[in-house]
Amino acid sequence: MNIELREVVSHFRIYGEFVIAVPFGTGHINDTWQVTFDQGGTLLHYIVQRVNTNVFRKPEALMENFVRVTEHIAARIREEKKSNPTTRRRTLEVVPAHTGVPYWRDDAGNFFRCYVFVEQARTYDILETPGQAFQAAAAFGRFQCDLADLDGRLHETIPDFHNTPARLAALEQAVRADVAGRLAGVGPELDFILARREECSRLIDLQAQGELTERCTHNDTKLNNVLIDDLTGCGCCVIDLDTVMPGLPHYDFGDMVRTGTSPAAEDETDLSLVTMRFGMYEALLRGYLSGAGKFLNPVEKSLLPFSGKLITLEIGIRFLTDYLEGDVYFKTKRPGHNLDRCRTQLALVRSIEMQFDAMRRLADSL
Ligand code: ADP
Ligand code: GN1
Ligand code: MG
Repeated sequence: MNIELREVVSHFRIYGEFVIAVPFGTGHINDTWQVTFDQGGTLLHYIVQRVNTNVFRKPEALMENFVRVTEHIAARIREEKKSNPTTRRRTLEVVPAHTGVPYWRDDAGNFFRCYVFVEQARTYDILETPGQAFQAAAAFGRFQCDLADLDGRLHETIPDFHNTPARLAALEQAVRADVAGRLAGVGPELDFILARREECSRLIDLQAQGELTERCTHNDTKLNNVLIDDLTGCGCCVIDLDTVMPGLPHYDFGDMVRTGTSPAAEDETDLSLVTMRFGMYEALLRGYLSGAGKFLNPVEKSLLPFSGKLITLEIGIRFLTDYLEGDVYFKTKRPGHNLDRCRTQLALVRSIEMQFDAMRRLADSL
């Protein structure tokens, strides 16, 4: 698809001359560009995104969440600045369209939004040090904490997003349909997942029994969804807010374990490189609790180690489902890409299982 970015950005309240737009980031869902404007001789950057409306069916409601959440956090940061004027904490800031709404749609139905580029910070697909893991997890923990007193319930931008048994049911449906004729090649992966069937409903069941509480959560806490400040090394801004909605905080912590503990890429094909590094787990746990420890109750806290395993299994299930359905959901770059991603997740589940007792002991001791 050929998108004329100069035309797209002309619909947003940005002053100055358009200079260039370049594709940005490594996300699997939306299309992202960094756009440069010349404003009186100074070059300023913005992020423009085309929201994937096959995935996010109600993008206007999504943007309503987005604005509520970012305004709430902006107020927190303003408050914090009174006692700590040099804080480097930031939040995404929407640039409205000329019409005043926080998005613009073209005639073909493409849905665009724009926000201010956060300078002097970057994301890491693979974390390099436990210090970074601590900071990134602290930022996500604080994010949940900041939203704990948000009034009213947010829209569910994707219903049942982290309903693991529903994800398993979708996989079983994809197995039955086998639309892409790929079932014969995934026997070991399927066996691995089905052997863990009972565990898939553990958190959802506890929620139904009233043991776990719904909170306002991020739901996509891949560690490349937090910007790390170049100057201070702090997790300074949580991004990718499309799935911020009611959920269990465990899935947020779990996704940090999934994406922050392995030294291998999410689609690594050499599975011997995939391993849960305990030191990174410890840093994530300590970092997350530094932000979220204030509101988690003992039952919630005791299930954090399990959440790392559960969401890694869940994302493995989703990659396998998409592989069987013919790669219709996640962006792929090569044949078998989703199957490679699935195998990486399952290798990580295995590594977590091998270290699970120690993971639990650590969580109990904090
Ligand atoms: P996706 O849903 O495709 O993952 P993201 O919202 O995470 O999209 O954005 C993709 C990438 O763009 C991020 O990983 C980050 O590197 C970069 N990015 C997004 N928003 C900003 C921003 N406001 N400032 C700087 N970089 C950003
Ligand atoms: C997608 O958008 P991105 O790349 O940050 C996906 C997440 C998965 C992740 C796996 C809306 O996240 O749920 O965990 O890929 N987002 C959506 O890498 O499905
Ligand atoms: Mg992202």
